Amino acid sequence: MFFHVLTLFPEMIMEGLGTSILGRAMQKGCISAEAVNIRDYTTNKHQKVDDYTYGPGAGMLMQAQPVYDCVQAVLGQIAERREQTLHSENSGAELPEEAKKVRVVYVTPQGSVFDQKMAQEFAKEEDLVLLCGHYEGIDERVLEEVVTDYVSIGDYVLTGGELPAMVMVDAISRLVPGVLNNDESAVTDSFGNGLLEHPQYSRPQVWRDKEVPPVLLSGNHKLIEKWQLEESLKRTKERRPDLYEKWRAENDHC
Ligand code: 6GU
Repeated sequence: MFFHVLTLFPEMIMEGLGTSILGRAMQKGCISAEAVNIRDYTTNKHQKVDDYTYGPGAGMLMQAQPVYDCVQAVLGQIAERREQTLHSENSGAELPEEAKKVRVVYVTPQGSVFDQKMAQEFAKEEDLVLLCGHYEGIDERVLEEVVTDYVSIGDYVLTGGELPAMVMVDAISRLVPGVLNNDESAVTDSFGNGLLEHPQYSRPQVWRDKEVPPVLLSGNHKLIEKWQLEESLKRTKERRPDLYEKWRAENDHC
């Protein structure tokens, strides 16, 4: 999967995504991420990308031109790459499938709130363009022209879209086949069933007089699974009553 992050701070993106599991996934070729500098596309001779907003209210806005040209350039490169892979795979014999529309996501507090389900949907895409705003945002007219999805990561305001974009790339990438190894992918299930994960323990068996729950040492898998579900439910009810009620409504047969 290819991520294309359009930003005024490309170094922030590359440093944030280059380490740990995502860094390894990029080296393996499971995912690839590029940060494209919107400033490179301004036609302004002083490299300016922002200006004052019309109407009352202070603040600067990213202008339409550099954003539009940057998005078009990236979409053009994606189309070109797809065409090349099509040619090399089909050797021109078969009719190419109708080109799938590339999703352009504007990361903004004015968007739908990102969740695991959305991450699963985005993980099906071959390319994902993430547009990061800064200052007071981006001129509405260019958003109307290029954006397919408006996504926020939660109800609080950040200084820019870079951290949210990285959050999304992380959550989506770990769903891409090959990114996680088997040990790591076990964690996927925790939110997958709509409940918080049960507590976990490692060695030593006793630490500061606290013992690992004896059931985990019993070797009885049925009993352990029952205990884990009960702990999941207890924890979810206490910490996330909203998720608990939702789970109850969907599992009211038990
Ligand atoms: Cl996507 N952007 C900004 N600037 N702030 C946010 C956000 C996004 N999601 C939550 N807060």
